Amino acid sequence: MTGAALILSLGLACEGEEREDDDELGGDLEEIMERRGLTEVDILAAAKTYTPSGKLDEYVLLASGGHSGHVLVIGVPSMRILKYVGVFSPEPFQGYGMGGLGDAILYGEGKQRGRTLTWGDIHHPNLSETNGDYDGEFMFVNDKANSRIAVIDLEDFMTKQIVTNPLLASSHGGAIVTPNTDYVLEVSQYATPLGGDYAPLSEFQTRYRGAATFWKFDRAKGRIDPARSFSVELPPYAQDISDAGKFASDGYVFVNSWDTEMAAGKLGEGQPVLESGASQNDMDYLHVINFKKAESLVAEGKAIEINGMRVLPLDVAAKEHVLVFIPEPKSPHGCDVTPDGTGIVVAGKLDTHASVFEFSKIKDLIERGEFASTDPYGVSVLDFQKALRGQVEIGLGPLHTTFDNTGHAYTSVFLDSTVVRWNYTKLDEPIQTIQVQYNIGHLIAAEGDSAHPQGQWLMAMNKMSQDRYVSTGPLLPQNFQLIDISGPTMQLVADLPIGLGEPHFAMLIKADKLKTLDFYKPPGINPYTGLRAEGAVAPGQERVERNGKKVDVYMTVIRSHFTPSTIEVDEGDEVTLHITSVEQSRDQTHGFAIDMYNLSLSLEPGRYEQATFIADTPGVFPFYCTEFCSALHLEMAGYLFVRPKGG
Ligand code: K7E
Ligand code: CUA
Repeated sequence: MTGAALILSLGLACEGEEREDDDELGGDLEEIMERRGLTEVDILAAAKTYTPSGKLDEYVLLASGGHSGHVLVIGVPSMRILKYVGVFSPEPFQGYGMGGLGDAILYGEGKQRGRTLTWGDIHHPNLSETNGDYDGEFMFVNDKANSRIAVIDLEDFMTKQIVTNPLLASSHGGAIVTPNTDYVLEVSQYATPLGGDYAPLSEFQTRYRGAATFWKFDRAKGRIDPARSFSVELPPYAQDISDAGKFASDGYVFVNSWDTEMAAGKLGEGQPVLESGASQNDMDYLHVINFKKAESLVAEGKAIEINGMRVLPLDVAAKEHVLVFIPEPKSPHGCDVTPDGTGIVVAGKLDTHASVFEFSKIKDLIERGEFASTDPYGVSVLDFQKALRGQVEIGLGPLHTTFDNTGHAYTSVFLDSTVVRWNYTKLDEPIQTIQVQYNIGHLIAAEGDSAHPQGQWLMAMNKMSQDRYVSTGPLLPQNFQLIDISGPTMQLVADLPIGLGEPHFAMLIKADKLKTLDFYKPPGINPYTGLRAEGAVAPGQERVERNGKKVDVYMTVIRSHFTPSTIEVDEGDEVTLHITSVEQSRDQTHGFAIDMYNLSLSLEPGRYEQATFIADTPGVFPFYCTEFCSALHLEMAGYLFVRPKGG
């Protein structure tokens, strides 16, 4: 078959369009395929994902950047990287945490117990929802290492808030949203005494605790309101991933745990190490939390206060059945509510099944008071079989589950390196298994954890890439793999190495749901407040004001100059730059950098930035624009003169 015939057979040529000669196309397809060792399946995969220059992606992947502290924004199906969003780490391109207004978030709000942090470990991005569907307005991410939650505004893909958990020393089961984004959930991982207290390991069972924090989200303000947030105290069971109910199960959240053995409490006693000690029991406990009930009990004054956070005590949560347990196969990891809200899929790392719990059964058992036992903390435990819809044999090391629009569940299988497609209602034999490279962690289908998954695409987020890429030394990238799930047979169609560590979960949203700003208007908007800044100036109003040792510089930027472009101060002066971009056209971004002051500001059209520093070193300091903004970009520069004392 000739290359042109192959194109026709693949349905690539448009009807009625003149076919050009292979030569005019710059080569013979068949010859290229042979030379590069490509099969027809490869060509089909390329045709499904190749996105010609100027064509836009249909979906956007918002992926955790793990311990890089960033979020990755990736176009799907092209797998083109669109942006790195600085969240828990400084990001010089966005001018975040680099001397400007973003410092107040990263180094101010972001302080945990008084400490400045310059990184975080992002695991689970979640999008804001309206009635269980993504609305494209906000994203929330958790920091496992330092128990924090960040709010990212999707108008400009910038981090607008960090809240720090005053109870926990690590958190994993976040940032999960409830169906109308009333709450953003953050759940502990490694148990510690709540609030940062000291207690020896011998007091593990009595003093160490977990907690589920319900951060109240104020949609109108676009911010979490810590004063209206509350927590539920949990036993020290090493809580894990969580998910929020929807529809019938709205008002509940579900949280895994993997150390009901409390093996962590025996770490100092020559007992089994944590990984074997925490795997001794056949069952751990799925936590069922009725947060609507918790909310009313807290409102009735049943909470105690720890570090300013209202906490519903464990004994109250147990007695009122705010917290109920269901046994779940040993050391589970994934916990995913089905799109219709009727089932909860749990997969255990050390169990070959996916177990589906039936919410209506759980609710009936709780309402009837039909419990199988009680745990040492007085929490009622349901009977495993009575709460179960059923189980499906998935493979070795099943982890997470996502969903499509045709009743399929897709479970990642870590040890087997597979994605398994199965039916979460019928629970019959798995339908298809596809190999991925290698050791998949999370996976996400298009809008797969919303009430209305889209099907079509699934991203496998693999922990290891091994032989997939040209070697870059011992530290290898992780491997994102795009799978076409639109047909009866899943097809792996594209790879993307991720050279930042280590992505966990992601969201895959229809691109047209995102309503981003073209630029800030009117000029002088502080992106962190959305309001025109007090220090913003219009052209003609630029000036330098001196007040004793304080110097305020009111500056504008527009192609291709800073006004003023020379600033004279005395050694020891406190200098505040108030910089207004007066550009009002798309993509006319400037930057501001200055020698030695560790300062990098991004000045998108209309953006206001502000930076304060002590001019403590005499000398001549060039400042310049960091974006190649025009033909006269190199000329977009100026000088700061710091006159020596007594000079
Ligand atoms: Cu990596 Cu969700 Cu933290 Cu599983 S988690 S993989
Ligand atoms: Cu402005 Cu370069």
